[in-house]
Amino acid sequence: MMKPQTLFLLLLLTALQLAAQDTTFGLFRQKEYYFSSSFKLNWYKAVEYCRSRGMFLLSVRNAEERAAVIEYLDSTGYTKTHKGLIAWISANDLGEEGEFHWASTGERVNYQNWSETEPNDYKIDDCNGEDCAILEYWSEGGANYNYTFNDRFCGREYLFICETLPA
Ligand SMILES: [Ca+2]
Ligand SMILES: [Ca+2]
Repeated sequence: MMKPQTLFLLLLLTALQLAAQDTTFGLFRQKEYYFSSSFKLNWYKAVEYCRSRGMFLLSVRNAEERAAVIEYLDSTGYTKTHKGLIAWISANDLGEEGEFHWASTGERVNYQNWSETEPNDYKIDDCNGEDCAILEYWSEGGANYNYTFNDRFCGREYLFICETLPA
């Protein structure tokens, strides 16, 4: 029969090992974020503003990066005092209609995290469709507006999120 102290030590060691193995979280935590919770800019100015802080307009390239930014946004308390959230991210199809890329990394947008029926390139007028993406959350919107993407007119002013990118 094992002594209680020995058993306790074994359990503690196992717990420590499990904690050490959980590195996925640490990896995407390498990003730092900035959320402009109090002022709005158009998409181009949001890109410039992030660069002026040594950061980039947000990219959300996979489920892990989405989870990380949601955790960050939750930590700001913004969604506790607001019913929803709309913020510019760096996805855009300015270069070629329908071909979305992240301005921050140059990568193609492969992560299928669009709100239903988006991107729809909705025509504002005869000249302008929607070429820049927002991250949208609506507390009463269910899965469809749950930190998903939507293309909007780049000249509109919204809040925005900056990030650092791991080297
Ligand atoms: Ca478009
Ligand atoms: Ca749209």
